Amino acid sequence: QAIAILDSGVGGLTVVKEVMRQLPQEKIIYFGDTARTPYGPRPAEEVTRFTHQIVDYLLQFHPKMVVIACNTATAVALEEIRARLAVPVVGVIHPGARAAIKMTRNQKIGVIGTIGTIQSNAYETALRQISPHIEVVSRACPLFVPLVEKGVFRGEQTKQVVEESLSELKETPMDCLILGCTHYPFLADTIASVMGPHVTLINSAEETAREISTILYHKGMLATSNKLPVHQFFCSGDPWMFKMIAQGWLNEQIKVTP
Ligand code: DGN
Repeated sequence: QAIAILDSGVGGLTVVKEVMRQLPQEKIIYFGDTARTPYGPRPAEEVTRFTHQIVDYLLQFHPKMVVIACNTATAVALEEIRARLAVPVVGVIHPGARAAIKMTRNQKIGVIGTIGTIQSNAYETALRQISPHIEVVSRACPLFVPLVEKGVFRGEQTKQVVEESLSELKETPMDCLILGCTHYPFLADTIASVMGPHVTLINSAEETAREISTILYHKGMLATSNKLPVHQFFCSGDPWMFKMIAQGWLNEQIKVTP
């Protein structure tokens, strides 16, 4: 049985990469909704509807777990999906919040994400649930996801967009910045160079993979086969672009089903 992972596009591949690293025996079935990306500016009801549709599609494979590797979808739909499914459902916001709390020394944390994620206040809620006195400052960066979906991770245009988007945040004291969108690790080099060396970037993928591992372990559901799994990738848009980005990020050849 596989782990089903979904996102609005290529962003969830940042979680896929960590799952492959931490749990190499696990088979992954991935769905990237590249035809309808970005989810960030869409109303919450629409993102929730899309998420239910993708989950329904993935259920035909009888996954042992569903991972919503999209902050925007986690923020608005996690609880509904969790209530509906019999298998464990993991989101990316709590793991990201936990990773930041572990890392911060001055209790000042920045969050960047899509408009949907930032407007939902899901990170503030998650961070304050764990540590009530934490100071949180957040900004939506709606121009980042379209760059990533086009595969433009570096260069002058990217640098300029990142600099402009983060200019205010850069002046705010913080020692950690949560990459509150699974697409943003693709831009991590540029974001790090703009924020400077005193700010640690938090990528929730690592902590999410750890949570997946813990849940599967406790439920006795870890894969036992010694054979390396063959993963399956689906996307709703241009499979060529998805494949190029995915292979570059995962450093391996994959097959994409449109
Ligand atoms: N990768 C999604 C997220 O983490 O919020 C976002 C994407 C989007 O479609 N804007």
